[in-house]
Amino acid sequence: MSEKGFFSRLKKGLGKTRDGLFGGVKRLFFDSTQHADLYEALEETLISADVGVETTLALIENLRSQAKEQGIQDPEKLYNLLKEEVLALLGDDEPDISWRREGEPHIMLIAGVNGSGKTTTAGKIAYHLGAEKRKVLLGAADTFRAAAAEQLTIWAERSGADIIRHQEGADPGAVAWDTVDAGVARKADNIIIDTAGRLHTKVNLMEELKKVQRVIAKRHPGAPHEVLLVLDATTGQNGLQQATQFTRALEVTGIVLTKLDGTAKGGMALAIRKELGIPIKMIGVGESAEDMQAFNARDFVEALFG
Ligand SMILES: Nc1nc2c(ncn2[C@@H]2O[C@H](COP(=O)(O)OP(=O)(O)OP(=O)(O)O)[C@@H](O)[C@H]2O)c(=O)[nH]1
Ligand SMILES: [Mg+2]
Repeated sequence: MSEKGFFSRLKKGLGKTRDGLFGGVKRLFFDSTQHADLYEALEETLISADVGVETTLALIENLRSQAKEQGIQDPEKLYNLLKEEVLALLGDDEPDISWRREGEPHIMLIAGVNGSGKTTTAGKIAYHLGAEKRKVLLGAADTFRAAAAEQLTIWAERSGADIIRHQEGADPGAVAWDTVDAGVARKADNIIIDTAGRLHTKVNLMEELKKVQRVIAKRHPGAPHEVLLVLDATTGQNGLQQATQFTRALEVTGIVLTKLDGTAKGGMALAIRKELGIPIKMIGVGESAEDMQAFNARDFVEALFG
């Protein structure tokens, strides 16, 4: 996709958050009647837009001290300074999403709560890798519902990927084992294992997920090479609570933030790096394969402050 098409999709996808959250922020900065308690008003706006208390306070503290240090009072300059602070918060580095290993398949595990977008993410990633002529093997370790494997099979067909699936109710660990086994034997470039959605509070289900990760590591030491936690952006701060539990159970290496197009709560993206310490690797700004994008902090900030 062209760079321009990519950015306009991102900008369109972030429309609700931009209008809701950053529209409010912009008014604060450029409405001269409000300057007296700008920082206080900013604090309120950011917290109510799901940026999170801790992250909001840190942002404002940095903004205040930078503004003082640099002697900035002009609202436009202050607004640009805020933009820089948000960028610093998100981490201005391109996340590694090459997902390539020398002489072995790259193995990825996908987890998250119910309906967050795991299967779609697995499918979309398979689709993109397939377009690069990579040999992709999907593993349907969501054995909870037969429909889950069906859904992944459709993505496999669309992507030219192979798929390993067992019967409904089968042990997800066994599916993971067989998928890695087959992927190594078939010399796959990428193995992507989808799992069933689960509530972070269900201890037995979280144990099951840990087991899947252990089984993968046992079958192929050093794997999984990437554990993606899929978070639904519409859940805002709740999503962050879930994420904390998932990171306790799994060695999460990256976040996929989906459904940014459906929410004004995109502010939670700002809290993820700071509160979880894990990079956002991909974002979903719509339902088509092109709407799954690599996360680039600079583009994201540009689209938000637009
Ligand atoms: N608008 C929008 N919809 C999305 C996005 N990502 C996923 N969806 C939709 O969200 C719904 C749930 O997606 P799934 O991929 O089935 O979610 P899941 O996490 O696999 O769900 P379970 O396996 O039931 O836990 C589907 O209708 C997707 O099309 C996105 O970025 N934007
Ligand atoms: Mg699913």
